[in-house]
Amino acid sequence: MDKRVLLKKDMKEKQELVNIILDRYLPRKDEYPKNLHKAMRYSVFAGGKRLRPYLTMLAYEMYKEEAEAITPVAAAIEMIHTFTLIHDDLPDIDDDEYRRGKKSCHALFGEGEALLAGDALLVSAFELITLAEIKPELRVRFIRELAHECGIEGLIAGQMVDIESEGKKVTKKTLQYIHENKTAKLINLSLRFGALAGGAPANELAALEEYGNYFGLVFQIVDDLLDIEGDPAKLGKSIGKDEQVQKATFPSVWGVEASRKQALELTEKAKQSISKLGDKAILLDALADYMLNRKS
Ligand code: GRG
Repeated sequence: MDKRVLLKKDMKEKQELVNIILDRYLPRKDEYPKNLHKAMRYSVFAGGKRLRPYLTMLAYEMYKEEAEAITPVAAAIEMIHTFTLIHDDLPDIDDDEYRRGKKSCHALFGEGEALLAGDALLVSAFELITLAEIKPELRVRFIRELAHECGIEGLIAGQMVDIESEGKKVTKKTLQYIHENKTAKLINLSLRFGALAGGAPANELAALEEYGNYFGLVFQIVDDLLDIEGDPAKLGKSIGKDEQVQKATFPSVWGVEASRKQALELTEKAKQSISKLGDKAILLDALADYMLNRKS
């Protein structure tokens, strides 16, 4: 089967698997306090590519037969990702009315409710990791690494510099810092958790991390480009916002053409990083191309 066809089929299967775990774990809509649970479920099931959980499951299956055991960890990462989207959309941060093709959480449920739904997803994600049937020492390690990468040396730091950079001319170094921390770290960690739980040998883990770093950067560059030239219907949100608020983006610092070129070059580097892993990395190779050319 063509590797692109194989990739789409595998992504769909694993999306379904992670959705089952999310559905099983998240509180029911009619449980008290209903609005909190409705808002959590609304944002998690509003759509989304499930890229991060896919990376976790894919990396795990490179070393183990079935992705079942790692699915709670994958689902936890998706909960954290959804939490970041909810908070990112809040009026005090990006003030976005639409997300994943639907009203954003605060636009539908109110600001306080969205804030709490996001917080609940964040803390519940850590709890979910403790329930994964993986080695106990890995559970502790994942919780520690996730807390670290989300925090003051990761997502929060990246988001902080992102906010502070609005309306300012930033250096390439600052832009790199924002992209790496705000986006690439969680993507890379998703892949790393799957590989660690699968038992990847050190040299292969290093190769996968190199791939993850390049892939994460490309993902954000493409995200920036889609905000300029994407189709709002496919993206599920409006475009042009970055320019409107003068966000520090790849195209604003490097220009559109240079950004496209960088995305292409970094994709090649990502693919090169895993070229020694042979057939088991075939889907990761296809995924790099797929994400470079994505329209949503
Ligand atoms: C983690 C404690 C903690 C705080 C987070 C709000 C915040 C602080 C960070 C925001 C990070 C953010 C929203 C980065 C953007 C990353 C990005 C490119 C999101 C879009 O991801 P997709 O395209 O979305 O995978 P879907 O909807 O497909 O899941």
